[in-house]
Amino acid sequence: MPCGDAESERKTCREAGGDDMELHEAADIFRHFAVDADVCGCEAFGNGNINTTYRVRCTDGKSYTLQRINTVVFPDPDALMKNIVGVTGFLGEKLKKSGRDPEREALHIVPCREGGYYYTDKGGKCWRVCLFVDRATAYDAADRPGLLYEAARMFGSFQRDLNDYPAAELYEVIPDFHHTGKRYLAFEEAVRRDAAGRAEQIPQEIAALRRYASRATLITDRLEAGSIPTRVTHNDTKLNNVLIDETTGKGVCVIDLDTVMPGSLLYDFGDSVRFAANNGAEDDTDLSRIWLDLDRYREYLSGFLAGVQDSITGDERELLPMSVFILTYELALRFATDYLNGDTYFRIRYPEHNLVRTRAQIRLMEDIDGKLDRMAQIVREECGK
Ligand code: GN1
Ligand code: MG
Repeated sequence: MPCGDAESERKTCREAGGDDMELHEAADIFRHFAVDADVCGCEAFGNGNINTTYRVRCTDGKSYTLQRINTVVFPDPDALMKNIVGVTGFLGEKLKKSGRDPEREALHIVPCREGGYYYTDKGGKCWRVCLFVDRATAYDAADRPGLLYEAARMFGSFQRDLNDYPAAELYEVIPDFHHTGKRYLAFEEAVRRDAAGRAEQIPQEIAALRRYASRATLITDRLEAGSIPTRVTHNDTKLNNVLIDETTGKGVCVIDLDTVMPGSLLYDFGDSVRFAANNGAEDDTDLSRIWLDLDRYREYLSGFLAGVQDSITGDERELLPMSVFILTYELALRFATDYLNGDTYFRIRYPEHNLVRTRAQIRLMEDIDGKLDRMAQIVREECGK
């Protein structure tokens, strides 16, 4: 067996957090996928807040990503997988035409032996498999030079590459995903219902979130009015959703395509900067570490502009700084809503996790608010280059 003995692999799999899974359980699921090799290792993998991910090692020397789809968040896995297969196929063709490697630079989804692209087990859980991209890493923090530029360039090119994708073919797997105004209404509803009896613990957070309600629809109003274009966007552009080559430091491939849907370029830019230019972590418990690092913002901006090239419009450019504020505000609303609802959406790693996340995003949002003028100046400087 080329990849470690079964006993120790099983141990790793059970201890690595996430949901437990025995090696034989992984093998039972995996045999439904069109791979002609046996499973010899399985470990919990990654830091996602929604799906549960494992790395499966096979006797053919290859690794695969096995994921349990969270069907509470994605109730229509058929539509979800059609979106992903459509987009990865489209990107793969473009890569092939330009002489690049579609197996490494676009996600490669493995079909089921029975047909389709996901397997439903006897307990009703839905699973999918894709090729694991070797020698590439997803980073949780922008702690090495050049990393942010590359990540930003990758997300920018991802969007440009999908510019001519037939958007009408995409299902809206989570309707109004980045409709911040509707996120605000859901937050108010959660305060009113107070399902977990937590509203009275967080009066300051509720007040801070209410203070900015008038900004919630700044992007969606412009989309609805047609003054900024609706595009095919990734919608979950965290730094750890792009793989970076371990040898060259260059971007390899954009991953986590669950939320690819029609949206605004500003969603992808704003959400990415929110995560990657924060001096602290998304769920930092030390609020003094949380602030928007303008150097990182500049680096991200310049990479993103290099990626999208001339496909960005003047109105979009003008809204870039505000998009960082709005996407941070939106996630603060979402974390607070989930905390008030009793932690039903995001995976939490300890009981107060959603509250810690809410506070961290509020701190970041307030810091961004004080830096909007400087951020606009940086846009002018980078665009004038
Ligand atoms: C979720 O699964 P993950 O960690 O890539 C969430 C994003 C949030 C993010 C916050 C489908 O993404 O919208 O920004 O957590 N994805 C979904 O960490 O809700
Ligand atoms: Mg995701």
